[in-house]
Amino acid sequence: MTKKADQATTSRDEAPDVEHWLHVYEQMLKIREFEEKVNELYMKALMPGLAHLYSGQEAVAVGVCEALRRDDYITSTHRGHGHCLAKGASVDRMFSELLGKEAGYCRGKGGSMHIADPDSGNLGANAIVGGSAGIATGAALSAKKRGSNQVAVCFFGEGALGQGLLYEVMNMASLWKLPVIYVCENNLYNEYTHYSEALAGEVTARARAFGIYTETIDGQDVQLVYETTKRLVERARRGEGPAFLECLTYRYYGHHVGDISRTYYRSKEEEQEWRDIRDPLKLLAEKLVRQKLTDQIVLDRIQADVKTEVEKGAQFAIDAPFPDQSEVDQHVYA
Ligand SMILES: Cc1ncc(C[n+]2csc(CCOP(=O)(O)OP(=O)(O)O)c2C)c(N)n1
Repeated sequence: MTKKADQATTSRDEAPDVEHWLHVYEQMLKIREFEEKVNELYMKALMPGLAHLYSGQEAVAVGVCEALRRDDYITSTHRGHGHCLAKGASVDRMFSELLGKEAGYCRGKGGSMHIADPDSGNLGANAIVGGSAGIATGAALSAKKRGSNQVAVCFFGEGALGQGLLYEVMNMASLWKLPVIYVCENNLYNEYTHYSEALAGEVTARARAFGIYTETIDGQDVQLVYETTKRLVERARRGEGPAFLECLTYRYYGHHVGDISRTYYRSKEEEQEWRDIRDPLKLLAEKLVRQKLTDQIVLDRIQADVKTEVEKGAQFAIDAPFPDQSEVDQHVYA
């Protein structure tokens, strides 16, 4: 059974557990504020290199990771800050990694695209498009062999559908009924090209060719992402094998922080429309207020707390020391 992109489902309107959804809101806000700060650090030339911002896609990372146990695995992408934070990374160590400081997750030697945090089950971001599919599938194979009942989630953009590795591992995952969920974040663009110019056929048909169960959902609806992932995770834990989840979403900023002028590949009106009517934070906040489960005062307090946490985390990283020059060739595997 598959739901097509043009028939994307929406979440049930049932009364949720308000504490849970406020936590979900806070997690999404943390990612949003973190990314705003990253952009600011880049603009002030405080951050070496580039970063690919996740703003706009928060509901996918948070909805998925909230449905996982801490010891479940994720693998991430070049656009990975949201996945890392949603799985449990701390803001101060994330900023430290981005600024090349010793307190960072990779002692400042990985930067934005290589953050890994085994303590929270994060097996790593990956600068190679599609590159983490083998790692996630291998982790799922390991979990199955060990009988640990863990699942692995592989996050990737629709651009990774051009990578052969994904098809090799989906074949194995299906044959061996591995507990892996392939989460395709379809944000419409592969760098500066609309995906329809690079991708033949239907996205989910590629996974169905291997007999993998697929769904396509609205990736801006965090409740729907959470509920759907929960079902797919339970299915995987029961030994029913892999799933492929396409989440329809959008990145607000450019491909990376330096991609300022985007009108040659997408319009300002399109960007504004997603921000105005499809913003995952607004959608959740409005729904909770509409259902009288919370009010603006509570939401404002959460925002103030998150802003403080992000400010403090960034300052911690700015003040933190760089690794000693003597270890320049240590902890680097290439
Ligand atoms: C194997 C490989 N080919 C090309 C690139 C250059 N590259 C970096 S991101 C990107 C587009 C990725 O698009 P998508 O997977 O949809 O992710 P998004 O950037 O939209 O999150 C490309 C082609 C790369 N990093 N790795």
